[in-house]
Amino acid sequence: MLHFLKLTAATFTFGSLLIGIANAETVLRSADTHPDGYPTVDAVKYMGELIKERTKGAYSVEVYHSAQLGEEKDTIEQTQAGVLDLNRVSMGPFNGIVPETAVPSLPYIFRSVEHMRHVMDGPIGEQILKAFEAHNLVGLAFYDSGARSFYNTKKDIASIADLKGMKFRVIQSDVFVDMVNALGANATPMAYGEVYSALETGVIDGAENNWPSFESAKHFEVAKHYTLDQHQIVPEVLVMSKASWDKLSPGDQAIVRQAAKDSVVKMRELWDAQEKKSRDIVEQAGVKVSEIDKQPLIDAMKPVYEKYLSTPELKDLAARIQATK
Ligand code: GTR
Repeated sequence: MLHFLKLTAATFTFGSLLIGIANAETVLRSADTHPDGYPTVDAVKYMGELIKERTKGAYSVEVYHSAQLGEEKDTIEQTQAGVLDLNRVSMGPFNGIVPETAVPSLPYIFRSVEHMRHVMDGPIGEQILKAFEAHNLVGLAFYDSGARSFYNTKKDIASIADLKGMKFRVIQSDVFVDMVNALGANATPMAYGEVYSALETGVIDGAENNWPSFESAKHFEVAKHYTLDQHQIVPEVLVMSKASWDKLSPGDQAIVRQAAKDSVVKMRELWDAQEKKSRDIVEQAGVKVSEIDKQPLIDAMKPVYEKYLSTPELKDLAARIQATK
C-alpha cells in the first residue's frame, strides 16, 4: 500500500520520469564513418530526437561516429546480423550486396544533385529502399553526398589522358574499381580510414570524394590537386537491421520511417552549407582545383554500364532514372 502511495505521488511529481521508467528506453545504436558534426552524423542525431519525442521516450538513437564501430564493410555485416540497429553508409559498399544500388552508383547517371534528389525522393527511390529487405535490412532514407571527383598528390589533371596509370583508392565496390580502370587509371579498393596514410606514404597517388569528405578526412593536407570531374553522385543510405525493425510495433515502425524521411530535409540544409564551407577550407589551404572536359570520361563508361545493367530490370531502372526530369 505504502509502495502504491509512493508510486502515485511519484506519478504526480515526476510524471515524465515515471514514463521513462515504465517504458524502459531502448537505445538504437547507429554507425557512421564520419566525425561528429558531419551532416550525416547530425542528421541521424536529429532523427533520433524525433524518434525519442514521438515514441515518448521509449526509443532513442546513439550515433557512433568516426568509424568507432568499424569500417563500412564491417558495419554493414553487423547491421545485417542484427548486432547493430542502424547504419548510415554510402551506397558504394552495398553495390555487391544489393544489385539495385549499383544503378545510382553508375558514373554520370545523374545529371545534377537536383536530378538525384528528385529521383531518390520518388518511386525509384522507394523501389531501391525496398530492395534492401531481401538482405536482412530495411532501407529508411537516402541522404546527399554531392558529387565525387578525383584528387591526387602528384599533378593537375586537365584531360582523361592525364589519369593514365595513376593509382586511385576507391570504395570497396566493383563499380568503383571498374570505373577507375575504364579511365585508364588503376583502382585500389581500400577502407576509408586507411586512405590518409596511403596518400601520405605514396601507396596511392590519389582518391576520389566530395568536398566535405575530402576536407573532414584531412586528405587535402596531402593531396593538393582536385579535379572537378564530378564522376558520381552516389547517394548515402540509412538502413536499419531487419532484426531490430521486427522488434518494433507497427506504430513505432511508422514513427521511425517518418523520422528518417524528416531528417532528409534537415540533412540537405546541413549538406549544402557544409559543401561550401569545406571547399573554402581546402582552397584556402592551397588545393588547386582544375576543370576537365567530362565528355571523354562519360564515353569511357560504356563498358561499365553494360556490365552492371546485366538484367532487363536493372536496364529499366537506369532508363527510368535517365528519363526522370
Ligand atoms: C564518403 C561517404 C562515406 C564513405 C566515404 C568513402 O563520401 O560519405 O560514407 O563511403 O565516402 O569514400 O569511403
